[in-house]
Amino acid sequence: MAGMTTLGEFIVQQQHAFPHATGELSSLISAIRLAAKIVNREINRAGLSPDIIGAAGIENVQGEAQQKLDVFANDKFKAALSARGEVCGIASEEEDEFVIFDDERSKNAKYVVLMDPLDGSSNIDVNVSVGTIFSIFRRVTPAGTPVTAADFLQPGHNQVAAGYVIYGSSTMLVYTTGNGVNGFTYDPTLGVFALSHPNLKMPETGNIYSINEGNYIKFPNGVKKYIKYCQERDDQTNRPYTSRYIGSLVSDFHRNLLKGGIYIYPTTESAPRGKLRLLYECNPIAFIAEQAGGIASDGGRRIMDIEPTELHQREPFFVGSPEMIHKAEEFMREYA
Ligand code: AHM
Ligand code: MG
Repeated sequence: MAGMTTLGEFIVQQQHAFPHATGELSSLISAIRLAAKIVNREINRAGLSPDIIGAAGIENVQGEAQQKLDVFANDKFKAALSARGEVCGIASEEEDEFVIFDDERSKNAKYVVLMDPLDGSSNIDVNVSVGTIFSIFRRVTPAGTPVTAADFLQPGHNQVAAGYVIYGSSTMLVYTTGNGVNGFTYDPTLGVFALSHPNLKMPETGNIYSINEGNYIKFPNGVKKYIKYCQERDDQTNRPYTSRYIGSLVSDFHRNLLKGGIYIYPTTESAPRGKLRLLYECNPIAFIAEQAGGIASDGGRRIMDIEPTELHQREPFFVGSPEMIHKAEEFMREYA
């Protein structure tokens, strides 16, 4: 169709732009695209399907109740990634340990994928947007040997690619390979993702702040003061800001990426390391944010410079428009 670039075409164009590219990363992203379509189909009809809606009756390694769709999405992404032979292992928010792919082709593959197959899954039963988040690294141990923890415990600045799928009022796939951020909207009548948001840039500043204010009493002082700053009147900086919190990181981040804003999931008294997982949530969103001109930190340190020590490690997370993050970090320093 004239004027339409599909994700498939875009991937091929990108591959041609890099003469040394072998096509493995392209194939890997195609696998993610396929799994996203399958998960999208199930989410779309979730209300009709008792097999899909509700709790699975099991808990993940972090003691959180898994939803049926968490399990479904995890299985679909795992299957799509192992089928292509471009990935030697995965780590997932829904798996206790990393998973080794050891068939002949996969064993020699150079990439590992870390993912949150269905983020914000408690929103499904009430028809609110959810997402898939993924992060891709080159393995550090030699090809041909089984992957090890070291292949997964890499700092975010080593990411080769990262992205998310948002199953929202429309479904979109947004990703980066370190060369800007591009967004593709799914056309369900054609079954394709079409380039709709080329070269996404996050506004320098915005007027949206996103944080679970119900936890206010448990927040560190710097965060409390920053929230008050957001609520004060100041015409020059367009305050008071507006508060928007979906409780689905992908959706909250996506909105702030397009409109400008700040998302914070800080430490709380009950969650002293915050809630979000460094490897499956913070790092990939941080890579996209930075590639779009935004910032991601833990309130002081750059997220992508944190050396992970555990697969399911959590970190406080501040992500958004650069001016707003700088301001929030100022409060964190001042009221530490
Ligand atoms: P999940 O991976 O178990 O779905 O949890 C992550 C989600 C994020 O999408 C969201 O931003 C956050 O948890 C909301 O948490 P809370 O309900 O504590 O505000
Ligand atoms: Mg999650």
